[in-house]
Amino acid sequence: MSDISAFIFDLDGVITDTAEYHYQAWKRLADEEGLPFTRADNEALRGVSRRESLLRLLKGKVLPEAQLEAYMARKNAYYRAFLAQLTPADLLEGVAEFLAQARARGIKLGLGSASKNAREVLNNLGIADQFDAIGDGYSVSRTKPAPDLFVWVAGRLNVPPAQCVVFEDAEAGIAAARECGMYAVGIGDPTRVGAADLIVPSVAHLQLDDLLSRLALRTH
Ligand code: B16
Ligand code: MG
Repeated sequence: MSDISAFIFDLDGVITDTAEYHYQAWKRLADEEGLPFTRADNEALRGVSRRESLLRLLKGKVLPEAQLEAYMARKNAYYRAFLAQLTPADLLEGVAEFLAQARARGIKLGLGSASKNAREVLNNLGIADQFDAIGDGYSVSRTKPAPDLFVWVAGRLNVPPAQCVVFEDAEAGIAAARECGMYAVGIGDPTRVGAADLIVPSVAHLQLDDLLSRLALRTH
């Protein structure tokens, strides 16, 4: 028997693909301000907070705080216009089934996202009520790769970190999970999630029974 009692999911890149919307929103701001920004640049922002994303986009250009705040507000307004179109059809393949199977086994479910829009995304996807705890961009101040967000979610779930599995698509998220002793499942490109304990292309490739058997056999 596995001692695992909670699953903690990242949002963008694991449950749904909002990366394209983040790209479109940053790209519009960048174009309006004459800043270079490519899709490759955007890929490097997966799991990175809004403020840190802006600082990377500015590539060392120093601006007053009020200007940074104004840019972040504009990007977020562009992004939120896309979120209004989000529906349950935007759940990534296999996610609804995997969440339901885990819940049926009595596994607690948590969300650990860097996004301040996470609750709205979950509401629009129609799955907010599946989660026993929601950690988002407001929950802690130190962002991934600091382990704080996942530790915060585990605390809300009342489960020790060693009994949690994290599902993540970003390098910083895998590092955060491993830092606090959680089992890390990397979703997607191995060049990003190569440090995970297990790597799969998407949630649709996960079999709950196989995963729990594998976890039962692991040595801490
Ligand atoms: P917001 P995740 C992350 O989501 C995104 O991958 C990243 O691109 C974004 O900058 C960050 O959320 C903050 O989002 O601007 O909505 O607060 O992967 O941590 O679920
Ligand atoms: Mg992510």
